[in-house]
Amino acid sequence: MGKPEFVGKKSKAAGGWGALKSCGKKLLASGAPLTGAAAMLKANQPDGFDCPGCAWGDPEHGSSFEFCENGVKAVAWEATDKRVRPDFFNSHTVTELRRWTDYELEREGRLTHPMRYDATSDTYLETTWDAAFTEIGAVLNSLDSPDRAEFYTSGRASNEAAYVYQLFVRLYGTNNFPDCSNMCHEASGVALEQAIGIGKGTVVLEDFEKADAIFVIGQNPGTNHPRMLGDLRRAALRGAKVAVFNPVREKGLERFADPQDKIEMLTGGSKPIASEYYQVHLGGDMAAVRGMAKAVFALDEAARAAGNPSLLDHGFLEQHTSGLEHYRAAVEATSWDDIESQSGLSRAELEHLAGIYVSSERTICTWAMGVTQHRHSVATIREIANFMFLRGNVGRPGTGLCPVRGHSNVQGDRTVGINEKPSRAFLDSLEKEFGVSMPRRAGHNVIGAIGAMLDGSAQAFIGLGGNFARATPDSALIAKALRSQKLTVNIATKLNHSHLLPGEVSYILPCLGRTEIDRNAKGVAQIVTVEDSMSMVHGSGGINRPASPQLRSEIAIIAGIAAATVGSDVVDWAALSQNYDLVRDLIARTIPGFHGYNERVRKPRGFRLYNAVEHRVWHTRTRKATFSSAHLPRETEHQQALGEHGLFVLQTFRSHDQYNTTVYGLDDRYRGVYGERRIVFVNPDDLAEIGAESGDRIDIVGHHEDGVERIAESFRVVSYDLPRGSVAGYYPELNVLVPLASAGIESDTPTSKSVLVTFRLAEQRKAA
Ligand SMILES: Nc1nc2c(c(=O)[nH]1)N[C@H]1C(S)=C(S)[C@@H](COP(=O)(O)OP(=O)(O)OC[C@H]3O[C@@H](n4cnc5c(=O)[nH]c(N)nc54)[C@H](O)[C@@H]3O)O[C@H]1N2
Ligand SMILES: Nc1nc2c(c(=O)[nH]1)N[C@H]1C(S)=C(S)[C@@H](COP(=O)(O)OP(=O)(O)OC[C@H]3O[C@@H](n4cnc5c(=O)[nH]c(N)nc54)[C@H](O)[C@@H]3O)O[C@H]1N2
Ligand SMILES: [Mo]
Repeated sequence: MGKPEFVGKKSKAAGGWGALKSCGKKLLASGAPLTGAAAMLKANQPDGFDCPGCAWGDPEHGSSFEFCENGVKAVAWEATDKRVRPDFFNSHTVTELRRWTDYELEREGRLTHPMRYDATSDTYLETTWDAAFTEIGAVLNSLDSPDRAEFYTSGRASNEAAYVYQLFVRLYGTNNFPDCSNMCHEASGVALEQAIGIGKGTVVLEDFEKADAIFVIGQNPGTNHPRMLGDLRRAALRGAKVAVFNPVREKGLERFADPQDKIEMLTGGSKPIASEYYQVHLGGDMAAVRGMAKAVFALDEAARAAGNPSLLDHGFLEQHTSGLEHYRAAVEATSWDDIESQSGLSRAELEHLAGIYVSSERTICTWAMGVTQHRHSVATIREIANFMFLRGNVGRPGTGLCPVRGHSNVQGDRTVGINEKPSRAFLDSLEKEFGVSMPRRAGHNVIGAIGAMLDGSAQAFIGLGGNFARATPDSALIAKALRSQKLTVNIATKLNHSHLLPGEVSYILPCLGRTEIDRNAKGVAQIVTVEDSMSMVHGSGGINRPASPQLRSEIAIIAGIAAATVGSDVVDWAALSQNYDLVRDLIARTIPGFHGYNERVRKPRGFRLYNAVEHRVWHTRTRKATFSSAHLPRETEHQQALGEHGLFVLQTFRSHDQYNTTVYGLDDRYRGVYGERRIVFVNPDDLAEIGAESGDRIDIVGHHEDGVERIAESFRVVSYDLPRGSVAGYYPELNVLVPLASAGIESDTPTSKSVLVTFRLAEQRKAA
């Protein structure tokens, strides 16, 4: 079997020279080698901007520049010299642009002018900011209820932009806040809120220096949180165990050459990171964690029977938790058969892992999309919390629960009020501050908003960043939903598919990016603030010249729309847009934890938001850390696929050359794939069984029970090391297969990591 041309050498390790070389290429290709490189030196520095790449924390000590290949790509992509000017739109109709790929669209460069859609010519035409604000305000005010408008947020928006946005939208009269987090870490928020009383992680970066064991579940940090690899590597070097659960063997998690380490770079050496790598089945993590807990209980009994001290933290369990007995009963009632067949791991493996857990004084557990994008994600995360409670691994140095966030400020956006189900306390405090009543009805999340757009009850869509049409499931339906709107507005840095599905009235409003200097009318540079995965809030100020003199900041754009829609009686929008200190003062007055905001955020590393769990105070219903005692799912999609010939479960993940729907390039270096994204990774035995060879083209057909036909055409199969019955491919190309109707229990998150599919091979394709 010859190797297809797009399958090449896999990098021996993540990071290293490959990463450096790739960075150089990215900076050159972005058309901005110099500004890009200069900008990189300011990323995550006390006086620079927050890297838009990911939400991993910044080190406390020293200001040494932390090198990260994918951070370079994110910065270079924004700092490009290329521009999408009005003449670009004049020479391409929207219908024509819809045929371009995301990669081709974004590669054209930065948006420069406010644009309005003209249906007659099917093009976007240049307009003025004032005309845009006036018309947007008029359409919003013409709707028969504020609940007919949807206000989407993507997680790059700063705290200040997000706060001004939610304030405007609530004064307008709705809580319709579909948010990228609905497709991302929603399950973590819901589960942690129930388990520990706060929907965020409990660790700080320093905890990684103290932990004896770190469980990394369902994430690919080599690509998506490269700076985390540095922390894992340092932990591994000082002897901490790093146990990975991932169906796919991800290079970055196996070995890592540190680009900051000169010796390793010169010798080509690399250090192993994961001491333990377990290829759990898709959706099998709850079973795996339950298996470990079962083994921990057994080890504890054996220890006590032998007259040794208990392996559980009884002090913590008695004083701080509730529900242990029910949980223990649920664990006892779960059979090893079920655990093994659902997790795909053997009893012996799980007992071995339990051994690591009980010999570790301090344990951290991290997770991301491999855990959150399943039907039973909330139950899985609660199981992780249960497991960690057993030995008091929360609220103690070197321990904790660590959902690793996606977008660089997705956590901060939530903190400052982007929430379709706001707490009563928050609304009360807004009412007290502004002296007007706030909407109390719960609003729409992403799935709710799409439903409302489809059934005609929503008629306007505003997007503060992001790429709603491509990030959401069932791409064909979303296109219909957006096109049916009376108004669509996208505040964005780069052109994407969501902008090419205009409603009756449609605008693209170009904004400044993080890397750019944001000066007010008097020429005073403004800073914004963001919150990372460790709840650290810090300042971010751009250093590059704006991509176009026409650009406005997100805050100024929202302020403009707000003034034209709700007027300036209650809030002086113009004043806020000229001085972000005033926005921060409002945040400090209406949201707990932000006292002295303006002062504290100007300290080099900012400040950490109060986290009650650190003090072992639990804002749960029981006022304790709360065990759950759910059953395992009766059958996961993976089990279903294994039981039926020709059926597979597909996960949609990220390549090394993309940022969500932004595609930087067509390579996936760590997985050895070059120049091609329409591929699907399949286990070699499965390939043989279906009679296909690496490189063959197939169609992937959705298999959801709702009878809707979903087909992803002409993908190439690649033989890969992943469990039988499961396959993997890239988002967003495969979103056509993700059914809108399949969402997480309690989280409503699309199940992007467990989509049932079948394949159609060449002959069958011809016949179809
Ligand atoms: N460069 C770059 N950085 C990014 C992003 C990006 O696109 N590019 N996106 C940002 C955002 S918004 C987010 S949310 C994060 C995403 O960060 P990740 O969660 O790392 O993103 P994915 O690529 O979706 O990777 C999911 C990983 O989980 C594994 N997995 C899938 N299903 C299962 C399962 O059932 N069990 C287990 N144990 N593992 C499973 C997959 O094999 C894969 O390794 O990264 C952020 N950072
Ligand atoms: N099948 C499948 N679907 C998924 C996922 C998956 O794993 N599988 N992951 C989900 C996850 S975790 C997430 S977070 C969502 C992401 O969903 P989104 O956040 O909606 O998508 P992005 O691709 O991050 O948005 C990219 C666009 O943001 C704009 N942009 C970039 N920087 C800025 C800025 O500074 N300001 C403004 N205003 N705009 C800017 C640019 O125009 C760019 O085209 O997708 C989800 N969808
Ligand atoms: Mo995300």
